Amino acid sequence: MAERLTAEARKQALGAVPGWTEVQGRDAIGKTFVFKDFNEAFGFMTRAALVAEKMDHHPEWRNVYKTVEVVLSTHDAGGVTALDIEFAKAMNAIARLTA
Ligand code: HBI
Repeated sequence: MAERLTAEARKQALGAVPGWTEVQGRDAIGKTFVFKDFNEAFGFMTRAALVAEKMDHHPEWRNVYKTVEVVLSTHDAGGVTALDIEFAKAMNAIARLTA
């Protein structure tokens, strides 16, 4: 089971995932992606969903038209783990290919 990152390690790891920040009041990281339109946004979600299934690690997300708000945390560990950082990296890569 993935271990919760210390505050220091979490801050360090955030350096590797542009646009992701700590979520206020929660041990979680978040990012809001804005795409050209709904089609691009949903395409991003579709591809991210396939990664989530492969990782067995799932996002908390909200989509309104061309915007996708994502929050990542490892429920089993009660906070941010390396899995969340890995998933954030994957989402950034998908978004670069999508937008
Ligand atoms: N996704 N974000 C997140 N956190 C979890 O703890 C988690 C998950 N997806 C699946 C899952 N846990 C379980 O299937 C097992 O890994 C426990």
